[in-house]
Parts: sequence; C-alpha cells; structure tokens
Amino acid sequence: MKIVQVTLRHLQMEMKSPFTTSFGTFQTKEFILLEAVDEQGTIGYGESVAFSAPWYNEETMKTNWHMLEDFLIPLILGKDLQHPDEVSEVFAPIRKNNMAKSTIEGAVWDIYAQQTNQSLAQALGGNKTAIDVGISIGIQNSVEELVEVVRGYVEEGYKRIKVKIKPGWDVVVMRTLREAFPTVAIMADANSAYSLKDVELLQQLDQFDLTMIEQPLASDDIVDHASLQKQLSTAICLDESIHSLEDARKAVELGSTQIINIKIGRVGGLTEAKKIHDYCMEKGIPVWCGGMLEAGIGRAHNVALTTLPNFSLPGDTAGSSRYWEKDIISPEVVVEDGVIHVPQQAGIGYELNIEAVEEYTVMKKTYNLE
Ligand code: OSB
Ligand code: MG
Repeated sequence: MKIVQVTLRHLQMEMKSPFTTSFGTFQTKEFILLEAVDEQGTIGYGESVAFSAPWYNEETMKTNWHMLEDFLIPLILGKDLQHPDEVSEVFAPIRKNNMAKSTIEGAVWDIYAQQTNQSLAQALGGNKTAIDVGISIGIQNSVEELVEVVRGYVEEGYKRIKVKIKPGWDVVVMRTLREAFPTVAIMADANSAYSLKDVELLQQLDQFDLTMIEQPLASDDIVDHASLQKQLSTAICLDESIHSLEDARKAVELGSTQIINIKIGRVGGLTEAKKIHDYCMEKGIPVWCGGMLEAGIGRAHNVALTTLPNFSLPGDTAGSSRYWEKDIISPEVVVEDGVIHVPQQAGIGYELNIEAVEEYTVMKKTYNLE
C-alpha cells in the first residue's frame, strides 16, 4: 500500500437528543472524516473521535486537523506499507495525539482489508459473526425520566445499560434503577467526577450489584484507582486513563482496573487496541469497546474490533438510530435483539452514504503526494 491522496472533511451532525456527562452536554457533533486513496485506487475511511472541546481528553477536532495537515499526512503520503501495523511506527516520532493518528490508521486498515479481500473484522483476527451490545445513557432531568429512557432500551433488547453519574446524581439514581430493573446488567460511568475523598459514597454503590464502575477518579490517574479498588467490591473499569498497552499493563499490575474499556481513538488506532486486547486476554481481564458518539465510519470500526474474542462484555456501540436521524453509511448499523450482525464483505462492510456526507460537510481539503 502507498497512500497518494488524503481528503479531510469537517462534518457537523445534530444528535437526536442531547447527551450529558459529568463534564458537559453534547448536542451537535463536529468531527473529521478522512478519506485515503492508495496507488491502486483503493479508498479507505477513518473517523476522528475528537470532540469540539477538550473535555474528555486534550484533543479537539481542530487540534486533530492541525496534526493531520501539518504532521501526519505529510508523514504517511508516499510511504510503502506492507501492513497497517506499520502506521504507528511511521507516527512514532509524534508524541500523543492518538485520536489524530488513529484517523489515518483506520483508513489504512480499511484499505488493507479490501486489498486482502477480507472483512475488517477478519483482518483484525476477529471471529464473531454477531456482537452483543449495550447502551450508554446520559444524565437526565429527573430520575423518573431516566427510568423511562432505560425501560425503552431494555425493551429494545440492549444487553447492558450504562448510566452516567456525577456528584448529586449517583446513589439515589442507582438505587432507583436497580429497584426498577432487578435483573438487568447495569453499570455507572463517572467520567472522573470523584476523588478519594468520596470513598464512602462510592462504597454505597456496592449494594446495587453493578457490573462495574467506569473511571470514577481522575482522568490521568492509576494510583488512586488502585487504592479505591481495594476498598470497593464493584469492579473498576478504566477508560480515560488508558492510552496504550503500557498504560494497560501498569494499571493491571497495580490493581487499578479489573476490566478495560478500549476506544480505538484514545489508544491511537486498531493496532494498539488489538495489543491491549491480547494482553488483557492473557491476564484474564475482560475488555469491551467504548463509544465516542461516533458516526457510521467510527461505528463500523468499533463493530469490527468487537469481534475479537476477549471483547466478552457488551460495549457502547449502539445502533446508528440511537444517535442520528440519518447516518453517513448505508446500511446503517442496526441492533436486533441486542446484537449487531457483523458484515462479511471485504473492508468495513458499510458503504459511505455520500449524499449524507455532502449534506453534513462544512469544509473539505485534499492533500496529494507531490
Ligand atoms: O466516557 O464513554 C464515555 C460519550 C462521550 C464521551 C465519553 C463517553 C461517552 C459515552 C457514550 O459513554 C458512548 C456512546 O454511546 O458512543
Ligand atoms: Mg467512559
């Protein structure tokens, strides 16, 4: 493979309903869609999961555009690549900026899968033909509304319900949910809203038989999570704190996490995601695929990654219609009885819906191999 052209598009899509976390509310999703063309004319797509503002991590859509335009695209254009694993080596001189790197790497994996006539899932080594899915539900205006929203998704068949928590929206909320849904797999995601001062409050969550609590403490911490885990019976799952295989190894060795949420963008791409998956499998640490409110291309990559065997817990990759009136792929990602059927065609297995893409495009720029 040799990438000879890259096109970046700034897309803007309205969400069907606002999504609120402990750090802020999403209503409009702005992101970069990347198209890479290799010398044989094969086209691959990548989606940046960086948001408009640096709330979840330090990257933004604009910092990703800058990194791509000024550093990453110049590094990748014209490089001879035998395998997508080499992309992270090409990008190794650039520190961090994982979501920007992952945007190109995803497109190269897509091209590689097409040229080797495999589905992206197969190219990654995945073997499932259907994946179990859960759903992540934002903070609502009242606990009563939350119960009704959860009820709708439980009836749709989602296999695990994750709810966002924050100080003041935690113990009472989880108690009400557990009473309303005694047998549903429920978990909480704090997005770093607590500190070790809150141990007693977090211990109260132990009584609700939660599958796990996701990222209760600081986004850059693995030390305090280890002491918290010693004081909780509920399993801690790290999200924000894990950016690499090395981070995963350290967190597991310290006892900071019993489960890991893998997000492709956060760890710099599918190659690193697979390494973390393999390491966790060896250590008996289950993983699941997190979500970043992706549009169709990012969602398709999540579906493919989730086919690896140690993705043994339902992830956050819900159906397209949970987020969008009209997604940018055809067919859209559909959830039936709590599963997504994995496409078997070569590549990501979903076509880009170019009319939808044009409708959502705010700006577009093409970079060619000189
Ligand atoms: O922490 O997993 C998170 C959404 C935005 C930012 C961070 C997170 C989330 C979600 C939603 O939980 C997952 C999804 O439905 O894509
Ligand atoms: Mg999370």
